[in-house]
Amino acid sequence: MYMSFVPAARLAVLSTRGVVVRMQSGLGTPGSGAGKSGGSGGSIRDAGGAFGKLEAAREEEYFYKLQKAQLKGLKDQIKREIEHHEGQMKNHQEVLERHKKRISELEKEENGIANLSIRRLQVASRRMYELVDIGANLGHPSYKKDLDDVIERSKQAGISKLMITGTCEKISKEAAKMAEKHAGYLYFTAGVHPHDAKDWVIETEGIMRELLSSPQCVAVGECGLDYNRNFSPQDVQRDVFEKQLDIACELGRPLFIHEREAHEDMVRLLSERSEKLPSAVIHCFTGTVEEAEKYLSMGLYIGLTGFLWKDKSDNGVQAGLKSGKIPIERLVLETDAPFMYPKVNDKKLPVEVRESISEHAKTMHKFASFNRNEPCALPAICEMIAAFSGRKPEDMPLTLVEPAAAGLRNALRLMTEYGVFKLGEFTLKSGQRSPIYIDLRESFGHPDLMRVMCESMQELIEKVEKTKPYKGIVGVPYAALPYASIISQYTSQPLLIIRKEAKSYGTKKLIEGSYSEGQRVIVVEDVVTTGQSLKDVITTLRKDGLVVEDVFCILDRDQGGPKNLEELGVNLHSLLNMEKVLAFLSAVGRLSLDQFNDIVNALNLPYKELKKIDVKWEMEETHTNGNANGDNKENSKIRVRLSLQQREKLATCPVSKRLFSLMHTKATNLCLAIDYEEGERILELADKAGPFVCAVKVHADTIDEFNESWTSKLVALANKHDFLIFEDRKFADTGNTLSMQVKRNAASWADIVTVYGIAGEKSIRSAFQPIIADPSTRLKGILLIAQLSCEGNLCDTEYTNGTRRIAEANQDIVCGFITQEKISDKLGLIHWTPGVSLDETTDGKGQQWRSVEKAIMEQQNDIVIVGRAICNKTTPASELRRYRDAAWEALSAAMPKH
Ligand code: BMP
Repeated sequence: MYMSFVPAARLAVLSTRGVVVRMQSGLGTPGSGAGKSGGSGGSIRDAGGAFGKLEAAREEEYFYKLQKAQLKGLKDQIKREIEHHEGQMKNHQEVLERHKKRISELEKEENGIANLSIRRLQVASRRMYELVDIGANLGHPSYKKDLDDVIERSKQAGISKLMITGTCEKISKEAAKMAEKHAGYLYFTAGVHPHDAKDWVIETEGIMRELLSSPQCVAVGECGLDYNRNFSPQDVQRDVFEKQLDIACELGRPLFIHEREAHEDMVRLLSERSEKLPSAVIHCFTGTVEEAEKYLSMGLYIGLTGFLWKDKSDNGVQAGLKSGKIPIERLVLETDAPFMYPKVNDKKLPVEVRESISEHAKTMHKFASFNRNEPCALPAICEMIAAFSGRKPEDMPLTLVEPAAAGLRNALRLMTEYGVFKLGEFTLKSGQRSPIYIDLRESFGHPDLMRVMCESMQELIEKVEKTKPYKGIVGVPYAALPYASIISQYTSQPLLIIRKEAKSYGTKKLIEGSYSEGQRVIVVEDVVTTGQSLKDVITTLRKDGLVVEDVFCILDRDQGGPKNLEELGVNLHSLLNMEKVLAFLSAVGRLSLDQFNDIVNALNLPYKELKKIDVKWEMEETHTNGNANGDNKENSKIRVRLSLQQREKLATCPVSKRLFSLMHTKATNLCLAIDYEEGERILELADKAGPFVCAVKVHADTIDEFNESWTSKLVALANKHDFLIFEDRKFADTGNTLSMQVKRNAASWADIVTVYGIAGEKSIRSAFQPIIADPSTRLKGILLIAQLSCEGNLCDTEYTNGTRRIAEANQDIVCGFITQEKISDKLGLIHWTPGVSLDETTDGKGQQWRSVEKAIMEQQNDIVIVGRAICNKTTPASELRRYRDAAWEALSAAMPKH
């Protein structure tokens, strides 16, 4: 290797080994000296004579000296190079070692992440909550490195929205950026904390106002008074707090308040503004019961954090919750992360509180610590508060939207929807006649149903597991294998499969999977009838030394299964039994009493009475039309919906509330699209149509006499007949332009306008929210165009879903959708559908029409928009009645009768 560093001339010398050769280099070779004295070339040795010999010897000696010196030089150089390379080798060795070490660290990390993501999967699939964390300091430096993970975990904990606390100008601005990046999930407050009050300068107010104009800014704060630490002088704190109070009152924005040892001043300052005070929360409340009561009497909310665990005073938060003086109905939840870690496993906490924390909450809580609390600890806080209050977590109405208890009801609802329960004449495997057939295999095609069933099953298993730990889940072939596989993933338990017949080759085993004698396993089955086939399975497992005491099934058909298994010392735990299924089917109007009796007799079920269950009205159920009356129209599916009054309560957009009410009062879900060019003609028909419609839709830009006098006539008709004016302008521009267009073109006379979702949430919200909130404008809601009726339109699924998300996140301004089919489960949103005609299917210009029945029953829309099918007929009045009746009949058929 080192040879390559030796110059070519030196190589030549080395290779001669004493033999004199002529060299071309300038190293002073004998030849070169001769050249000077000998004139025309030739060697000195060639010259002959004594002097010549002496000279030659000297020359030779000189040459050898020279050569020796040269060799020494080379040797030294090579030595240096050896030293250099040895040094390098040492370095490389060290680097190599370092790299090896790092690789093994990375591998460990990688495994950790793999485990974590499996854990995440399980946690995500076990999601129980939809909580809102109203205060987390995500701008805190401790989140700098892994903010995305923190957010991801909070989602998995079941936090559906999270408010980042802004405590000063800088942090509020940072919070705004974060909220923008995670629009629809993160929101923020803008304010100046009492600690930072001393930094308030003249420009601060302008900056606060600008931040507050962001659609993601949800409150003024954190602002208030802190006489405990007094980091800012008290008079400055009061001054700065009052400034922020006044902004909140002026803009009608909620307040996120901090108060420590300043109760009296706080009450005074808030009371002075009681007339205009917007909704407000005393965040991270740590005061006394009396103070809480005072705030509650002023209409304020109390924000509770994990601090609760350490408050042991006689009249503190724990005491207030226990006595009910701080009622959970007036609470909002927050983590105040990274602070206020909830030590829910603290030994000094009452045992009933500690034991009430669910596995889900505990798992998520593990990611938080005293060093750094995280939003994912919110379920634990929620459950701790519930336990202190002696209530259930699902009783907390302000933050808990969907309790876990809904899981089973959801399973039943989906099973009904997907045709798992079949009514008719069937013969079971046993030869028995049955008027009901429960085909659980239908579930395999519906991942949502599979998930709900497996999650509920897992909960059931966890309860039993607490007293009897087990290792291994045995799936019974074939139908139970998918459930067993999913549950084995959820529970991180090994999967065992029991074969129907032993293999004739290889291991010839009946049980696949690894296990050892004495190991306790659980068995998962789909449906249990008499339990006979399970008995065989249990015998096989026991023969191989496995311990089997518990079997879990999706459905127990109430035909003696539990009793038969008991004889083997095995408990049957079922998610559902036939009695529950029949009660549910009856409650949602799918099963008549006669059918119930028929089933009970045919299957010899051990009960005679139909159990009454209360199916919560917030749930949308499905039933098969006619079954309740004894008709058997298996295929004409109608989905039971909530009544319009119930939905009115759920709606937040002002125009939706009004619309639900007028639809109910006038018994109509027909919107008439009057697409005439002559303004007068439109007014004439609108007057005729008034009693039949809930809305009249126009395209202002197609009307020839469109002016203020025309719009005021239309408004008069709308007031006379109580219908909405719908300007189908289909706005699509960016925020600022949109705002100008709406103000000029529709806000003063239309109740509702159409908007494409294309410009995105920020543009839409910033343009419409202030207009809709302005009491002086008529416009009180927007319809987002999610799907179009015309052939070849470009509204693809991605666009539709994006639009749906905007609507769902902005229900205060969005009434619903222009769509072809139901796209959102939010019951406050209204689905309006154009492209409806009872007589024709197309206009030859791209429009596609379908029937009223299809639009309402099958595609689950709420309102039909009909244009030419009415307006272009010679007798529009009779058509109006025809369409109104068809549409109302279809909608009413799907609504509860009571
Ligand atoms: P007609 O029933 O005459 O086809 O009228 C339908 C009305 O609904 C028209 O005013 C049209 O602009 C509007 N519309 C539609 O037809 N399809 C859509 O997807 C969206 C609409 O706004």
